Amino acid sequence: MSNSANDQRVIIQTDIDFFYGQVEELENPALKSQPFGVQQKHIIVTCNYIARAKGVRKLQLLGDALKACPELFIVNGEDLARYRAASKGIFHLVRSLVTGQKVERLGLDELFIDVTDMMEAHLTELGWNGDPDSTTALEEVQTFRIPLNGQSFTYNPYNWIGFKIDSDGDRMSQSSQSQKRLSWQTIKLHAASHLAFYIRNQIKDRLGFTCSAGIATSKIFAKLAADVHKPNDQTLLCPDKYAAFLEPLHIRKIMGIGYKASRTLCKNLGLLKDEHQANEDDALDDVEEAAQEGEAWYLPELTVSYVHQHCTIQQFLKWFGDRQGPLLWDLIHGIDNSQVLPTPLIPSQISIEDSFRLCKTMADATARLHDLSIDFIQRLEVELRVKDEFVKYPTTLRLTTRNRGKNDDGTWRDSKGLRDTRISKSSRMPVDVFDISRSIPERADALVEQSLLPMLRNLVKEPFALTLLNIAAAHLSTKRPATSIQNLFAKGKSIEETSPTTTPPLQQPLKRKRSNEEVDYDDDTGFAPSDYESMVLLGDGDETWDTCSICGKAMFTWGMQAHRLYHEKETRNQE
Ligand code: TTP
Ligand code: MG
Repeated sequence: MSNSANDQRVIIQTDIDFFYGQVEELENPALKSQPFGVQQKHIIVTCNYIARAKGVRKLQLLGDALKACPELFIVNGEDLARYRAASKGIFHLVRSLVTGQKVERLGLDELFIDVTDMMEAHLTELGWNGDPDSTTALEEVQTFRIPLNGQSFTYNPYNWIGFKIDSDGDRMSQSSQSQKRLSWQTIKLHAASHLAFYIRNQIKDRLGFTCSAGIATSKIFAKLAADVHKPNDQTLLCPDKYAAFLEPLHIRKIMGIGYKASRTLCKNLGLLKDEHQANEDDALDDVEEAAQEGEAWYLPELTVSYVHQHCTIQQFLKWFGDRQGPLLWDLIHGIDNSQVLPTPLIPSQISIEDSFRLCKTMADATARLHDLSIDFIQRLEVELRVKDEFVKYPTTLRLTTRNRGKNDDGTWRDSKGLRDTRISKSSRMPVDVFDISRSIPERADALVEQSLLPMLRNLVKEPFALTLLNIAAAHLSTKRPATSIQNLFAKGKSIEETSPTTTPPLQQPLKRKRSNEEVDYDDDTGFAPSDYESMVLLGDGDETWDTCSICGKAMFTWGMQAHRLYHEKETRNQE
């Protein structure tokens, strides 16, 4: 039916079960025996499977979750640092198990692992001549060696592990069913299911997490497969079943078809519920709003087969444009040639953001920047600090805002055209951020006061209507910046005397998977080009400059406050 069905790749997708919940359980094993949920804001972002059995859902309002399960134990999940550290550990472990390091992180708890090379090397050892259509008869016991750590396991190539979905249905592995001949493609997928099992066992034995896994020949089908038997199990989805498997699924199940695309389809197909028609441009960026809304606006009938029956490629081109239209059309038809893009061990840029309905005042924005800065510095620590040292230092700091536009009568527009109004400012990263002798909240305070607030004032003037704040760190260097900004200005030096380098262009912020968390690694592929189109960036690496009203020195805005302090101190000394 599609390229995916003819694809010779083998991709394993892993998804940790109730990820934040397992991190909590590992710290507090007493949680294991009771229903519990992890709370952020007013939302249960995840819950264990005992709670799910009692009707609690992921991304449910706290009140609704307690209604479903009054005895639900609540754990606070606002501090993401431990989840990020666990996520990094899982990624590092899996990456150490597969050749070629073709492991891509998606969000905090999902990985795509391209094991094609490993599988083909193994098949070659078994005598495969490279012809995908050829068949063979093998012994029932074979050995798979993991090249990177020298371990091996034995398996039966006539059997798979976990579940297998093909034209014969969805079934668990069975006792050996020796056949005389088997296609090499089948052996490859069976062997991959054993490799997936090995990887899952390593994650469990070494780090304590259970996960689900999917095995298929493309990323979308591997991800769909991982979702079939959760938790703590795995599914091999065979190409002969792709078409039938896809047809009944709701289109939101397909990776790459997001909220906006689904809504556009609903609207154009006349499926949007009446009460949501009026708010058709509302952007539910915030996890809280999404949970409140419960995505109730889309109807269950928006399945892949419904779209197949009611849409043409011409309509997709009209609704989604020349670039996105064909991509979405392919996804709806199960065609996904997207590659597993290896995530580097150290990200090239780190960013963190918060989106909200409305922030109108500097006081509110300052409070939000404080919260975000704590998160930001924690994130830098998780990604870039090893023991007592940072191994890399981002040299550029960027602040991005998104603002609501104004109507002709001067009132703020109601969430429309949000993307049109993203603006950014960049400056040098203050070295104080890396001063681990100070607490994270202290460093966050300094970052806000000395850098972010001046940048924000430069970006927006009250009255404003912000809907997003994003803080990014980029341009990583192995050299620790020499001087703290306080010292720098205490000596009366301006930035241009000490840091004459111009910064290279910043990468665009990459699309986040979910609220407050970004896919922010070194690639520009996870982000649809159209998502960038309307961003207004004020020049790459642009620095904002101010002139000191006392001494007339020109300097970066972020240093102005420290510079004023220097003058104040100087005046006090003279008095
Ligand atoms: P998921 O993998 O979607 O959920 P999960 O791992 O908790 O549960 P499952 O067993 O179904 O895989 O997300 C991973 C973590 O990300 C989750 O534990 C909590 C967090 N998260 C958010 O912060 N916001 C979100 O919108 C979602 C869906 C998850
Ligand atoms: Mg998960």
